[in-house]
Amino acid sequence: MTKDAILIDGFKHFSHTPEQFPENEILEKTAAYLKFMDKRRSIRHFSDKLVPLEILENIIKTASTAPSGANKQPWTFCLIQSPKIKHKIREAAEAEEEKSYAKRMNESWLKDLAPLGTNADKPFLETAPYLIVVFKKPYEIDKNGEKRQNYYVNESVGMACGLLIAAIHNAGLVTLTHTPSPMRFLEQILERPSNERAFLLLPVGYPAKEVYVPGILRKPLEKIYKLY
Ligand code: IYR
Repeated sequence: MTKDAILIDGFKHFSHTPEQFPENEILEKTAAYLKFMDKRRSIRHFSDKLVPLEILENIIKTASTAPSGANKQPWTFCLIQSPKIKHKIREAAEAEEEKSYAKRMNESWLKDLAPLGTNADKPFLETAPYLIVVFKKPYEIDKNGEKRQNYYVNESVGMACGLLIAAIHNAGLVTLTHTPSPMRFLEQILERPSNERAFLLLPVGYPAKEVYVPGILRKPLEKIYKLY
């Protein structure tokens, strides 16, 4: 055991020094990070320019630093570059979306989506050089074939997706959280094991030469914040 480790309930714990900064620096850093993150927009128009695989792998590793219930890391990030698989996913997603836009979504939902300019056509599922399909794992299957439940799975995978989106933005790449519903077709096309459920589908790449985004705003602090 190294000098810096202690035993807590029989488990090794290591001395750890969280990074700290002088307060004036924190103020600058948080303001700069806010400014940077506030530039992020969901982008629907992608360039087909290739992005080195290592960049995507760094981004996925960053997402996987998220906290998770009992550190189970109950996620799998499938990275799709195969045009054949992207095509299959597009066909299946558009088939579901056509049904959703035509009859599954009610009038008020369609009204809420109208300013976003979305519809059932999803060309970005083929244009973008990569699709990331995030799967959640409600349980693991152990060596004996027994189910072992995971904890706070939606919270954990949600946090990992947040970090994923931040890491994509940090790379100067763009994405869009696409949620075709239902998403079972992703489990089938990607032949995922029985303990994985599709959670989110994100096309990733460089933006197209010209990109338009809807004129929508973030809520001001007063609307999202309350100090007690
Ligand atoms: N899943 C559909 C519809 C959709 C739903 C919401 I909530 C959005 O913010 C955007 C779209 C689609 O991806 O088109």
